[in-house]
Amino acid sequence: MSLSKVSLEDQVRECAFSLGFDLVGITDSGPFEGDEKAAIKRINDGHMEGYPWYTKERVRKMNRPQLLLDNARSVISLATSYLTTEPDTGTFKNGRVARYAWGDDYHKVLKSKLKDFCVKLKEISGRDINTRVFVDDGPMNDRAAARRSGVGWFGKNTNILTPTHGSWVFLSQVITDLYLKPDSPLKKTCGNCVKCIDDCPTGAIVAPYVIDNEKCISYLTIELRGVIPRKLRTLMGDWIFGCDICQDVCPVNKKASQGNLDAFHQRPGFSTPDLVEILNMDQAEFSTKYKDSPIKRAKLVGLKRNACVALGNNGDPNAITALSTALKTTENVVRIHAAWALGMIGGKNSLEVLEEALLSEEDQDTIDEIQMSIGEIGIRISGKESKNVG
Ligand code: B12
Ligand code: SF4
Ligand code: SF4
Repeated sequence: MSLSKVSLEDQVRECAFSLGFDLVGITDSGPFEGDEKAAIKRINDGHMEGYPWYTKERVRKMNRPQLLLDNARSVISLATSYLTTEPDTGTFKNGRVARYAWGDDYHKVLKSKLKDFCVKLKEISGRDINTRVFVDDGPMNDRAAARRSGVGWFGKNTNILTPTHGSWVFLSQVITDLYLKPDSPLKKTCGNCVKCIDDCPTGAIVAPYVIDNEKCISYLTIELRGVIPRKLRTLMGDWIFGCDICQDVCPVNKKASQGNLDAFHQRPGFSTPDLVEILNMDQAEFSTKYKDSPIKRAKLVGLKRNACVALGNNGDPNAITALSTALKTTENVVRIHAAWALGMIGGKNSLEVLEEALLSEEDQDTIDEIQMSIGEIGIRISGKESKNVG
């Protein structure tokens, strides 16, 4: 009789699946050399502007697992799908939120699963092992670990594409001093496809595998504090938190399987939030609505700023009342984008609201924005009138 023995690696995989992770790969703890070089080049080329914390020192750390845990021997890379339903349909009043933020905060959900995973890992190995976990929250290159462990391959939009769940996955890792036999990287590539590059509205994918951070709508709507550059606002469409365009158009994602975790299912209305409701929200309402949601990262002021941009791009005069209220808020960032949005919507009603606001506005940047909008509406109105006369 032959005794079949399940390998330690297979037990680790089974354990991860049983906790709800969709894909598991193992790599050694050696440095991610190519990734480190690519990241340093990204900084040198000025494509990581807007992230003062993304220093060369941090890049070194995030690509060297042995600097992150004493005696690190293995990195277990885990991918968890957040693909659920399709987004709701919207009207002029609705903005769009990237899929990853429709449900509960993935940091919290996955951290708790990783904790359970580490406890079980000790049981499986029968040793008192050391572990350190990461979910998008520390000096660790999540994508580099996923690529080398065979969880997925780099798409030209820089996302990791997985064979079963596309790029709709959160990545997390466990670094451990337990030795595990490494998996091989996948041999897949994007081939000749360039769809994501062609369809990115802001031209943020400046070359295959290279994003210019400051052009990416995800950065502009979530991470940027302050004023969004004027020339980028019109390109942002109705995205108010993150952006999914380079993933929505990706052929690999058309065949992606859905995820299993209820925590990532859409909270009602989260895929296409009501922009007017956001403009009228106070801090207490924001904190309640977005408790344990990734959206809280944008903060109320950021979300209001983004809502103004989306309403401007949607261009519907029914938004004028809400934008005129936004022109009276205390945060000048919101007032600036409300003024811009009224300029985009145009017409005599927008003009009246802007002219009235100009009488009491004291912040010079807001005054400049109001004046630009008034000027632009004036040009459009006089253009129409002279056409009618002619
Ligand atoms: C900073 C950051 C951002 C920034 C910068 C984006 C970027 N491309 O780096 C911003 C705010 C724009 C952003 C946006 C998004 N992010 Co983000 N982000 C991060 C973070 C914190 C660090 C990433 C990083 O180091 N970037 C620096 C550059 C240098 O790395 P890179 O772009 O990945 O580039 C690599 C490749 O280009 C490769 N490379 C270079 N040359 C070549 C050549 C070839 C041939 C190949 C194959 C590879 C290759 O080497 C580089 C280094 O590894 C990670 C979490 C983490 N700690 O890792 C999450 C992370 C990358 N983000 C994530 C997500 C989900 C998103 C969004 C989809 C969210 C959204 N819907 O709005 C978008 C996607 C935008 C995009 N197309 O990348 C996920 C990605 C999951 C996945 N499937 O890949 C991560 C891993 C978080 C997580 N733990 O799940 N993000
Ligand atoms: S997330 Fe949007 S803006 Fe950023 S690279 Fe992808 S398509 Fe372009
Ligand atoms: S759209 Fe095409 S080029 Fe872009 S990531 Fe997907 S397969 Fe690769």
